[in-house]
Amino acid sequence: TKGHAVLRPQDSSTRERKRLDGLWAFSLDPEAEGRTARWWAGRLPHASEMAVPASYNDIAADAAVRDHLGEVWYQRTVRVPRGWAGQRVVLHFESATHRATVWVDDTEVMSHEGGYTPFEADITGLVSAGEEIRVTACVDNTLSFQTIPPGVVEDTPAGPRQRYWHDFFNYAGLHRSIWLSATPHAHTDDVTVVTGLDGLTGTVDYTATTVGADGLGVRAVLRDADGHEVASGSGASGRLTVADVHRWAPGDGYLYDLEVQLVEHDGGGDGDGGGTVVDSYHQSVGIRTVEVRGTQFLINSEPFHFTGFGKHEDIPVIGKGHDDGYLVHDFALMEWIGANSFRTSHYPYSEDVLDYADRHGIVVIDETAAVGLNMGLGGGIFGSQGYQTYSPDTVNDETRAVHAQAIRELVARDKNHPCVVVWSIANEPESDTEGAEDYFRPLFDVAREADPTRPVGFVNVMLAPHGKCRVSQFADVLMLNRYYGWYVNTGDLAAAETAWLDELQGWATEGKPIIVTEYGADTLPGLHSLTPQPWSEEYQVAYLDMNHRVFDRVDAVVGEHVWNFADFATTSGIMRVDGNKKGVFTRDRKPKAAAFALRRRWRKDS
Ligand code: GCB
Repeated sequence: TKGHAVLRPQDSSTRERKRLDGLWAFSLDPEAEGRTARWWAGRLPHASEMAVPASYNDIAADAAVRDHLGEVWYQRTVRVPRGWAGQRVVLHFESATHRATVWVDDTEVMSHEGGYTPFEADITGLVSAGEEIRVTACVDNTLSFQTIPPGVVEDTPAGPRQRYWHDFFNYAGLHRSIWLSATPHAHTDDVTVVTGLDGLTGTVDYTATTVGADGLGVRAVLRDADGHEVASGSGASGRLTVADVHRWAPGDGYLYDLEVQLVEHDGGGDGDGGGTVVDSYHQSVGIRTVEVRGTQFLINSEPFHFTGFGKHEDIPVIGKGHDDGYLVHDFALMEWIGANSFRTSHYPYSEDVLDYADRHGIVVIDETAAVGLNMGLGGGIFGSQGYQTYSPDTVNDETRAVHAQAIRELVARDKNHPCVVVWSIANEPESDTEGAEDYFRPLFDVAREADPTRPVGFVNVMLAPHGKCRVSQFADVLMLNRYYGWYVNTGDLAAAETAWLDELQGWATEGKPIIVTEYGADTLPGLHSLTPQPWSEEYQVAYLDMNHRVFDRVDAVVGEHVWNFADFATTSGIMRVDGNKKGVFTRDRKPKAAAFALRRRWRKDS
C-alpha cells in the first residue's frame, strides 16, 4: 500500500493546514473509461457537484448513483497558500472508501487500499506557493474476496452485481476531510506513547521518529490541561514522569499535551534549553492503564463494566460522511442513556470520533473493517451463501495480507488514543473450522506486534458457539454477538433465557472476560403490543431485560453493548424494512421505549 499515513495534519507553531472539504466536481464512470481517457488530465466530463465529506450514494436523487458499482471521480482546484514557500507540502486523505488513486495536476501521487484509514503523499515537488493545483481522486467501491471487507462481483443476465455479506449498505466516496498541509522538511513523522501508573505517579514513554532531522535534537514537553509544563525530556525516546497525575478514566477524559519538538541545538543538555524549534508536533495523552486479569477487565487497575452500543457511521442523506453535529448529538445521547463505551462496528471510525471519546472519557473497542468473512451468513440470514469462506479462490492468503495491513494501519492511526482499550480484528468471521484457525492465528500476532499494550480479540458469531469456536483461544477477551430471542427462540423469551444462560456459562469456564458485543431486536417505532410480540417496542424492552437477567448471573460478563445505537441503512433484503431496525434510537435519533429502559439500568442517578 502506497502512501499510508500516520500523523494527522495539524496547526502548530511550525505546521499549517488547509481543509479541502466542500463541493467537488463529481463524475460516475459506469463504462470504466476514465483511466484510459485520462480524466485527471483536465476537467472531469459530465461532472455534477458532490459534497465532501459524504457518501455519494444518497446525495443525488438517482438510482444510478446510489447503486453505482466501480469507479467515480472527484476533482477540485486548490490554491497553495502563498506563505508555504520552502515548506514540505502534503496532500492527506482521512479516508476514501474503499480505494483510491490520486493525481495532482497530471501526476499520479498515490493510491490506497482500504476504505477507513488515512493516506497521504508528499507533493512538494509538484506545487508552488501561491499557485493553484488540480486534485483528482478516482474512488472505487468494488469489493472482492481480496478486499477488507470482502465481497464478490457476480455476472448476471442483468449485468455485473456486487454481493457482500455484511449487514450495512456499501456506502462509498470521500467520507472524511481532505487536507493540504505544510510541515518543515525536517519533521517528526510518527509518535508513540505508552502510559503507566504507579500510585500517584504517571509515566509517559514516548518514541518519536523523524525525517531529515540529522543534527537536530528531539525535545519532549508534557503540559497539563491548563498548559503548565509538568515534565520534559530530550532524545527520540524516553520516559516522562508526572507526579500527582490526573489519570484518564472512564467518565473523566483528562488529557495532557505532549509537544514533540525538533530543535536546532539542545541548549544545555537538560532538555529545556532554548534551541530554535524547527518542528513542533502536538500529541494529546491520556495517562491510564488497561489490563486483563482473569475474568476481569481493568482500567487503571479497577474493574470496568462496559455499557453502550455497537454503532455505525450512518446518517440520513450523507451516509457514512462524517458530521460534527451528529458526532456531538450521538455522544450527548450516549451520555443521556448512561453508555460509557461503544464499539466502532464494523470499521475504523473518523478520527474526530476517537478524539471526542478521548476528551469525554468514553471507552472504545476499535474494530477493523474485516466483516462478512462468513459464508454462513448474509444480511441477517443464516444459511450457505454458495461459497466456501476460506479457500484458494475466496478468502485466501492474499486476503490475509490485506487484512494484516488493515490491522497495522488501524493500530498505527489509533495507538495513542487513551479511549481505545481493545483491538477487534474482525466481526463474526467463520471461526469454527481449521481454515479459520489457520487464517486468524498469524493475524493475532500482527496485532500484538503492532501494539503489545492492549488486549486483542475478535467478535464471535452464534454459528460458532462455546465448544465449537477455534479462534477464541487466541483472544485476550471474549466478544460475543448473540440473538437468543430474536434469530433463535424468536418470540419465546423463556426458552431464549435458558439457552443463552447455558451457553454463557460455558464461555465463562474459559477464564477470560466476556463482553457481549451484540444483543438486540428489530423494533418498529410506534408498534405496540400487550403480549411479547417481536418488532414491538415492548418486545425490545422485554428482550433486553431478559438478556440483562442472564448477564447478571455470570460474573465473567464485563460488558453489554446493545445492537444497535440507531437504526441504519442496509442492502435490500426480505429481513430488512428500510434498513436494520435494531436501533435503540431511530435513524434520526428519536428514542424508542428501550432507550428509557436502558437509561434506568445504566444510569445510577436516573
Ligand atoms: C450481527 C452483525 C451485525 C448485524 C446484526 C443483525 O451479528 O454483526 O452487523 O447488523 O447481526 O442485526 O443481524
